[in-house]
Amino acid sequence: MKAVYDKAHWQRHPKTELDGGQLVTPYESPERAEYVKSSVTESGIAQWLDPKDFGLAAITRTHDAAYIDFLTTCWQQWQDTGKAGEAIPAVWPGRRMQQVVPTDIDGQLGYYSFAAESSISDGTWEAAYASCQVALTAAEQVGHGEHAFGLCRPPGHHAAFDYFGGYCFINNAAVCAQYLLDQGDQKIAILDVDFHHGNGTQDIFYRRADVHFFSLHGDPLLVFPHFSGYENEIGAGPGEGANHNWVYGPGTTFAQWQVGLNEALQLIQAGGFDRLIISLGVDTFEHDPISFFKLTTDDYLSVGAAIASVQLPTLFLLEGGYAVEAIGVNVAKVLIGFEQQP
Ligand code: SP5
Ligand code: ZN
Repeated sequence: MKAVYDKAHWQRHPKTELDGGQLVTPYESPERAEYVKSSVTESGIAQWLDPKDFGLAAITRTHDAAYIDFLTTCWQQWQDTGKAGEAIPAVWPGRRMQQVVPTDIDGQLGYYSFAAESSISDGTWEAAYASCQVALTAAEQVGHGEHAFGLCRPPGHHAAFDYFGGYCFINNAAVCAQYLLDQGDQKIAILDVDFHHGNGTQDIFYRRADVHFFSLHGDPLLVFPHFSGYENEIGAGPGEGANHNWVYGPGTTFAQWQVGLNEALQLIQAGGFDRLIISLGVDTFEHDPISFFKLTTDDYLSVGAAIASVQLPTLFLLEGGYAVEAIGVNVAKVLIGFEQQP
């Protein structure tokens, strides 16, 4: 399959992540992308393409233009105030407070975020933009009927219409779904197999019938993003019935998780979709440092084979996965399992 990478991901290099009341080295590190690049290359299944530039317009089809403006200016605004550390939100509009966009950068950070672990620093916007262009370059291939893998970093599935969080700034999967619709597709399926609920993708398409969202993830009562991902979230208005969540608890094995995977794939198979987008997180891995599922490296071959069975042009986009040395192999296994399926 075609695969796309951009070394511009290195520009996302924050030094801090707020975790457990301390500023730790971020889990979402540049090394992640390099492990994936070398494992996928070694597997021999990828033909690497250089990223193209689809411009900002492809992004503002899906995201609030004022939010994108904020991302482009945030770091400069933060520096102009002379603060010592990286930009971290610390105040949000609580229930019954006004949804206004403050002029002060601390207020803007809260308005345009839902979590505080994703410090913004020098190059964050540039890397997020490049990550989305990697995704779009892969999506263009899928629009031509190929399968493709976008090695996206930073990831995207927690980024909503107008807020960032969960290491995500631009929702790569959502931007690609809109791009494919704009190219003439009628109906797209997004299947999110990251350990965490894809709250941003759900948010963007919640009231729409042209993009259906399927997500398997850790129980939000127990894990991030906590306030989204419950099974009673089924979509609304024209999108009612087009949103599907499967929730699993600590210790979930592939045998258990696969039940939801197969339910999702059956719905996708029967749903008349033009194309399939996979939000490919491998933080479901048994040794992931921030997650509690128990998938093994060999299980990822079965994940890929199961996805291939629906026989749709498929776009894989990298999301999470923090067991740094293993994520390359685990991602490669998914792609190999997919390609081996006749
Ligand atoms: C794309 C993606 O996978 N984002 C995940 C964001 C998770 N953010 C909150 C992480 C909280 C980590 N707490 C770790 C405790 C283990 N020491
Ligand atoms: Zn995740």
